[in-house]
Amino acid sequence: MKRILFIVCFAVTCFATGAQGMEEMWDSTASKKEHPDIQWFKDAKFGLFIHWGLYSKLAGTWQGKNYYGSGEWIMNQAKIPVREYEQVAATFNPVNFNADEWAQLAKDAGVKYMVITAKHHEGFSMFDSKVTHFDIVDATPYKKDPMKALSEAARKRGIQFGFYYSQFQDWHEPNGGRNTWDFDESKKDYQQYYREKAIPQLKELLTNYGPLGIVWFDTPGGMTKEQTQRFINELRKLQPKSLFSSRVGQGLGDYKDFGDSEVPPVPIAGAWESIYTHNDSWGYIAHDMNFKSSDEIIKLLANVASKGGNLMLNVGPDGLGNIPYYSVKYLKATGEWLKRNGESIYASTAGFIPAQPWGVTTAKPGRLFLQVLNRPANDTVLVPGFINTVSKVYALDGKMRLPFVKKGTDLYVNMATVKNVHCPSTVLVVEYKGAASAYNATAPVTVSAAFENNMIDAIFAKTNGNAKVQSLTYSHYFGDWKHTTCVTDMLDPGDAAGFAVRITDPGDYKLLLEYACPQESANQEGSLEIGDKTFLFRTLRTSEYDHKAPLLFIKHPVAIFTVAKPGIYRIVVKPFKQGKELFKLKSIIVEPIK
Ligand code: JFZ
Repeated sequence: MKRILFIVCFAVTCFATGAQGMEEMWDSTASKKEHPDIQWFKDAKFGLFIHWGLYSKLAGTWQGKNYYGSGEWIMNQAKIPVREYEQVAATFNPVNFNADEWAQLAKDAGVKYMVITAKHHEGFSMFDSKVTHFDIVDATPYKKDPMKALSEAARKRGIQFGFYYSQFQDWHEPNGGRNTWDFDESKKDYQQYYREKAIPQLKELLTNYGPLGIVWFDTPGGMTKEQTQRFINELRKLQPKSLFSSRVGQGLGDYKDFGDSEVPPVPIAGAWESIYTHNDSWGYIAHDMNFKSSDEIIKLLANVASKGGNLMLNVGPDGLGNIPYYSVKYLKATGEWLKRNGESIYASTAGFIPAQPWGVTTAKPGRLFLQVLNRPANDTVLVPGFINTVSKVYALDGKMRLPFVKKGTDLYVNMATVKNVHCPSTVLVVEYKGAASAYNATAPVTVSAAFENNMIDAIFAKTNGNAKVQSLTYSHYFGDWKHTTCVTDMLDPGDAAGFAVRITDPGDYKLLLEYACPQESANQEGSLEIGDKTFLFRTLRTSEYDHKAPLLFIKHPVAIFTVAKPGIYRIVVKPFKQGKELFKLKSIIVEPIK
């Protein structure tokens, strides 16, 4: 148990460090006293995030020049002066906005909550505010308050409604955070900005839009821990039931938000959320077509739920109020899957069986849900470390009973009779007797010949010497943060990464190292040991680690290994001799050779 706690705490530490330290560490001691109304959030599992503002109208283009990356940052990227940016409001007329259509899409997608940008860093209020004229009612030809209509349409459908509010960054205000192109940073009085805009506006939002499920703060700054606590207390009085996101800052807030596009690899206790955007940008960009398919969304949702969290997926409607075609299409398809399989997602908790080559698990009392994301070639799903007595196994959709055998704590389920209809995750249900067993964080990673490849993720490394497991953050375009867990700091043979793997089938296997390697690390020798064999290799250059550029990984085949006897093997990767960091190791891939 101690070990499990250690792993969980370790993962929180590792994954709480956001992009460029923008997000302070979330205080895990604060999480002990949970918000009394947190349960709906823990049960929700799936939320819809909406980024909508003047930037949606610009759509990634300013004065004929295209900007890539996160669209809501265009004012900052192009350093647009406040007076010029204000002109955009005069042309902002989202005549196609239809609150009922948006809320119905959310309902059809199967989300349980929705959070929309009331004011993003650009400083424009998408609601009727008496605090400023730079709002949708006063400054645009649209003249209506879309937030009012949307809050009502969502609530009517039983969807919790919440506001995103950029409490510190406000590029429109002389005293707001981070506009350095119009205003002198050294002359800023953040307290004045909080007093005169942020707090009065948050009070409007917490007063005029009915009960808010969530207030989603972002990119904190300019306040001490004591000031943040007073800020929270003052707002809490208006709506004690409303949950505040951890990006209120200073380790406070009611639930933890993981940095953009980051799923913790092991279960995390407490209430938390992973946020992803549907393509590469949070705000609408006309030329961003990198939409995740419904299959990808469903796999992501199952994966996040298997670690005990919520997925809040973002869409960026355009300046006319249209939600992009592919967002509508894929959200609806996700909802279709949830109609048949939602029982394994909503109100579930993290599965107590670690990730397997076939997929991940979620749980409810007496039931373990197997999210089969990769169907095994032999139709046999091995659930290792299953201690409880099994009473029955069936496919969730259709309830067909499935044969199973138990060999010690190995549960084998035969899914041959489950039709091979196209399905991103086939959910199997294991009903068992007794209390759920604890998650075994030290279980070896399973490797089986029933899959084209088996991935042993860096997170499962036991490191020696200076080697450590780290989350690396980088962006492809601008502000679209990616996170990858790697073993780093392997500089000499004492800095080793060890992996315990259980290989269930005899045969030949090819081993590939997936790593990123800058110029200075290239052409160094390393070794991979498995069983009683040692394989040498020389590192190949991929890319530098620069947080503003993609981190490129190569899959470098380094060994062929014959497994005569199924069992537990130890794989050790380390430098052959002392030198620079060998590489950043993302995973070991094990491919059965047919
Ligand atoms: C912030 C915003 O700047 C961005 O525009 C968007 O609204 C996003 C949802 O949140 O960006 C962040 C904030 C924190 C991290 C990454 C991006 N982080 O901690 O990794």
